[in-house]
Amino acid sequence: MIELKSRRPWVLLSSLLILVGVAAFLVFPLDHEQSPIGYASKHAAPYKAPRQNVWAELTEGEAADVNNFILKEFAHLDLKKHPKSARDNFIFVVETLKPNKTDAASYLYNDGPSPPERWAKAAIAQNLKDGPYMIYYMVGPLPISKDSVILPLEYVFNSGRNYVQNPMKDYTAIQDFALALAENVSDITQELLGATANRQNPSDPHGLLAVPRGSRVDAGGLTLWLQFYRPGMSSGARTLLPQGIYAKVDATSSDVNEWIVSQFYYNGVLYEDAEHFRAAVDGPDFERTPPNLDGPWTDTEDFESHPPGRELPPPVSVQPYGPRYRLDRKERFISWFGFEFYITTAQATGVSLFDIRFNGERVMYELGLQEAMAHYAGDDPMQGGLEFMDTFFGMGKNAFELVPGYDCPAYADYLDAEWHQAYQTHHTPNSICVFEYTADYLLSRHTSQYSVTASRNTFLTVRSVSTVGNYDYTIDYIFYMDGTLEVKVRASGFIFGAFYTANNTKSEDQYGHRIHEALSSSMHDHVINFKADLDVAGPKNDMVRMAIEPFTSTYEWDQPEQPKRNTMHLVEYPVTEEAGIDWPKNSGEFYIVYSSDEKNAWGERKGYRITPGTGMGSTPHLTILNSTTLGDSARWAEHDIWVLKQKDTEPRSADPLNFFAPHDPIIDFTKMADGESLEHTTSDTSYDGDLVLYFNVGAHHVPTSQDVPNTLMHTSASSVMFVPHNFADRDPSRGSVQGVRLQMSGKKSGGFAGEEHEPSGDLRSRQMGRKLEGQDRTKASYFGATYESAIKLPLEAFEPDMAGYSSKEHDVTDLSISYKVGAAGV
Ligand SMILES: *[C@@H]1O[C@H](CO)[C@@H](O)[C@H](O)[C@H]1NC(C)=O
Ligand SMILES: *[C@@H]1O[C@H](CO)[C@@H](O)[C@H](O)[C@H]1NC(C)=O
Ligand SMILES: *[C@@H]1O[C@H](CO)[C@@H](O)[C@H](O)[C@H]1NC(C)=O
Ligand SMILES: *[C@@H]1O[C@H](CO)[C@@H](O)[C@H](O)[C@H]1NC(C)=O
Ligand SMILES: [Cu+2]
Repeated sequence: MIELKSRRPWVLLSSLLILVGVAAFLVFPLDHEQSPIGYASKHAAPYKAPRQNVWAELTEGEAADVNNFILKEFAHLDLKKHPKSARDNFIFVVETLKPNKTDAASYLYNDGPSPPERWAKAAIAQNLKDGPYMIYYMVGPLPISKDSVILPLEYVFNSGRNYVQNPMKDYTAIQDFALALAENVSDITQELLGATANRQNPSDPHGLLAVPRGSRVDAGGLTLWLQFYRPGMSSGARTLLPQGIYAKVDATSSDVNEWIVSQFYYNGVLYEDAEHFRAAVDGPDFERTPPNLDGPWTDTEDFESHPPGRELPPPVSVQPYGPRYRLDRKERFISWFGFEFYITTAQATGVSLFDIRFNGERVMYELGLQEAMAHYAGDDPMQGGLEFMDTFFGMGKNAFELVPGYDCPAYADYLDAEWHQAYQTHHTPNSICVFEYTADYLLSRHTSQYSVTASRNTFLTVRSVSTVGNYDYTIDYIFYMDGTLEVKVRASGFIFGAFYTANNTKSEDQYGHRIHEALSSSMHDHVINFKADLDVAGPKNDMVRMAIEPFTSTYEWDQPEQPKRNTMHLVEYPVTEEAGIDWPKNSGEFYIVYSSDEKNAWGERKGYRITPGTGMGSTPHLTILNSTTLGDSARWAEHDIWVLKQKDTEPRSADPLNFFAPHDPIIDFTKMADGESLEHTTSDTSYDGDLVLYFNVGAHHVPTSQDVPNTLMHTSASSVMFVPHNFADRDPSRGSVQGVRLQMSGKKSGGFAGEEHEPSGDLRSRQMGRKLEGQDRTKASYFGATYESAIKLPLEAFEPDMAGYSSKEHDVTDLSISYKVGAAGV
């Protein structure tokens, strides 16, 4: 519960510096004769987006204007610029209120003359008679003028409210209370855990933290369970260091002096109060269990091991001629081999993409994260009800600077992010990276009798990493040359473990594995929700389930030998009303969004298929049915994908403040997915056919001893892909890929029949010039550019210079302050 400004990044950094030092001696440029050419060309011709980025986050100037306007207009609220306590009123957050799609559409798609009005969204912390509230307003139009107004922001919240009561009436008081509690039982903690809390230095590595979890959050107040933790010494591993003492606090009263410490829990036994606990500890039959001590086992680096091979740096990817995408940094617009889209950020949700087109045709209006949830289970009072919704802490706010050459290839382009909280603009430099990458496998190949052809799979990635307390989520939006899009999330960082009572009769083995002396791995579900507002070749779309079904048929040509034949066929089931759908058994159905009007050259509806992508198996939904902790705050987690009507009044599936009022959330997803008809073919319906999908990625995470110290990203990955389904007339990647066709020696080319080979065919041909002894030359015909000569690259192409890494210390979220008045991600 103690605010810990982590200094851990410097530990990470020093490890990088050491690797850089080693690599500097080991990397040799490819060729010394060639003069160095511009590495990762930063001098490409300026590129202009076709339109304004109407979703862009407020600039620093806009945010200041909005703040000043609110201060002036809401003078009666006595808003404090530097709030001293939760009893002060203050402007918590200002950010862009995304324009209604209806208003943006005419500008984007019908050559409308002007962009939609720009508005801001403000969250104001306001004290009312019954305590603190967080209240949303809309402020605009921008720029602030005499026409600008402040209105309650209600239309985006289906609760009909624009406010949420803050159950944490006074966070500082909770911190003080927890410290006092810890001090009052310091004799017991010393005896059983070998440590005590340190008021003078709360993050004393040898001390204890008391971390609260709201076991029942209601507008009226809270019941808290506190658990003791060790802070973690060198790697910030506190979530691997839970201790076996828990205390219950009745925090219902708004006056912290009236809070009551009641039960204690240790080694499977519940004690009425501290006195009973103390008496038991002193008694003869007391059952102890070993404490969970920090040590080298939580270290995230091993600087000492030298297995053969570690003395050499690994292969890395280089990009000697610069990127092939075009980037308008101002409008945050990218164009790459037919794909075009805008990027924006928000402190709660991080990166979103808008107006995604492929070869000039509309594919999606919006693609972006909505919420990242982790829901735990366990038989102890902490893990038993633990749940995090990470937009509350801020997936954007916690998207820190990326490590060049490690998070992203050395040649990546970086974008910064900004967010505005409590009258301040925060800059996060280099928090988004964009890069092309060539996979280690081909996009296509074929060997025929006289030739072989191979096309490289080069894709474009937009990446950010959100470190929310213990966990790091790497979020990728990936574009492939055939028009496929992928959303992929990988997790790393520390698991949130449970205390393992070694001498117990408890049921904890039902909830995870023992992974250290006194640590259980604590099973949990990660369910991470995204919105995909598909507009496949326009907004009018239909969703179908195309089933692949076994059946028995009779064919005339089969008679009389085979009266009946067991086979399979396609059966289409239109999705006619809003619904939550799970991935089918045996992958037996394709979920396809078709254009209602547009067809390809073959008369087939243009479509995109949504499917589980690459990673560990299908994407999961929440295992727990009707979660006691979640209430109605995250019902989107209960199915894999959802098909909904697009509505300006339903821009998001969740709101960060759902965390404060799970049983009466400000956005209740069940009211969005409420079974409305998706029919739009008959003339008597007013629905225009614009539908929106929500989908989940994540994992049923049952960590093992190998999640210590950190969860590994290659297996903690899951993705959803959007794959063109008859969208084009043939594979469009043919016009974009780089590859080679090799001609076998002999006169013919192609397949078995072959044609007489024409050396001056219409493919770009180049002689490899390598004579096979006394025989024909082998012909290589390249499509797309090739490397033509040796290149000398600077060291930074292999190992970016980290000496210039000058980030300030990271304000990493401390999950123990999850109820801090300032919800990070409003
Ligand atoms: C968006 O549309 C809603 C519903 O029609 C409307 O109430 C709201 O004012 C619009 N928002 C903006 C910023 O124009
Ligand atoms: C700590 O002990 C003092 C003295 O007995 C008592 O007044 C106070 O309420 C206790 N505080 C907590 C949080 O247990
Ligand atoms: C508790 O278990 C540990 C080993 O897990 C053992 O060394 C210790 O003696 C046990 N203590 C009691 C009181 O049973
Ligand atoms: C979910 O749980 C709540 C509270 O226990 C109950 O009122 C409700 O009927 C349950 N709903 C379903 C669908 O099980
Ligand atoms: Cu996990």
